Amino acid sequence: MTKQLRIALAGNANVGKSAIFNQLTGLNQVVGNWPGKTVERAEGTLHYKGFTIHIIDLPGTYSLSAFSLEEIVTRDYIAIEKPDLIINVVDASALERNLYLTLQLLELEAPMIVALNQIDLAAKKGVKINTEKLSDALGIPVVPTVAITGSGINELLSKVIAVINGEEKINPLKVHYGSEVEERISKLQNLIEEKIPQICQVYPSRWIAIKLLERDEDVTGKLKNYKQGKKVIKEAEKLATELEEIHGEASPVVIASERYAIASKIAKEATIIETPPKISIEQKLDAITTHNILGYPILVVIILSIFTLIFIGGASLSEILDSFLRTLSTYIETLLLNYMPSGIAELINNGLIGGLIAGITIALPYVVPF
Ligand SMILES: Nc1nc2c(ncn2[C@@H]2O[C@H](COP(=O)(O)OP(=O)(O)OP(=O)(O)O)[C@@H](O)[C@H]2O)c(=O)[nH]1
Ligand SMILES: [Mg+2]
Repeated sequence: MTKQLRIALAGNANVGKSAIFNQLTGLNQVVGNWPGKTVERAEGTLHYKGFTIHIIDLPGTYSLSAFSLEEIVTRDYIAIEKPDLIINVVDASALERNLYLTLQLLELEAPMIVALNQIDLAAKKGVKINTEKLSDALGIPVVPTVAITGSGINELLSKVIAVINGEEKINPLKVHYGSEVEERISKLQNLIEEKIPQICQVYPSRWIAIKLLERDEDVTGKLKNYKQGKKVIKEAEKLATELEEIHGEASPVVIASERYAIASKIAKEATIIETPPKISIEQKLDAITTHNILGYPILVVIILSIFTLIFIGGASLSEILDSFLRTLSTYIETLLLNYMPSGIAELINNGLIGGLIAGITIALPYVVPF
């Protein structure tokens, strides 16, 4: 019998989750809605190395707070349905922003690997990610991919199986906040484990504690269903207020800023900014002369310069030629007078040679510079 696996794709909006999903599942897809929600749910199946893998394409989210349906659908699927593995699709060209969600997925304590997607777009921006460093910092495998070409997809699948089979060990990063926050998380965590152990079967107790300090209405609502829930909520309220008094900011803001700082540090350490490829002089000139607005005045200036050059250059050349040819004409006239009557010599000289000189001195000097 083939072994069944459930894998969920999670990540920010527009990072390429569906592109990876399509690469993995091909036409084996079913698209519908999440039960009772207007959020799209896409599922697909693939067979790989003796596994039947069910893949679910989770909605795009920037956070796992309870601000939108997408966020609640994503976190509840991960916590309640407990897929065997999460593939967190990360946009390599916006690492810091994407890692903010990665840290929250890690806080849900689900086994996870990262598909570092859109590395082609990152490279175009001159950004390269040191996948090894990123993987070390997060404690989970990171596989570079370009979903639209299928590059890295096989490696991603191999990594999924390696983690599932235990051949590749993961040691997910524990997100640590400042001491004031940590103290209160652990107080609350102990209280939750003591008072509502049932809920800890679904959500990690540390995650509930963090969410309560973030004043998450969805989690608060869930706790109200338990007998001892109100006691925990009251304590959480007290601890969140203390945090606010220490930091002078709303408790959710304190936690979000600390999380951002961690995401930013990891992103900076793993990012290699490469100087963008050198642009040649020809490319620069081409860019300026074909510019939508600048191109027109540049064209006018160039045409005017050409005309000025032709007229100034032509006029000087015309003067030089004229004086040379007139001297020549006088010489020819003297020469002709030796052989023919003066009337005919004058006619030839003024009519024929004079005409030729006029033609040459007026037209030629302007044609040559042109
Ligand atoms: N250049 C490049 N484009 C990509 C890559 N992956 C996805 N895209 C493009 O990025 C856009 C978004 O991709 P999707 O797969 O729809 O992203 P998503 O994460 O499913 O987005 P949501 O469903 O809105 O959350 C599409 O135009 C893709 O063709 C990649 O690796 N490189
Ligand atoms: Mg999608």
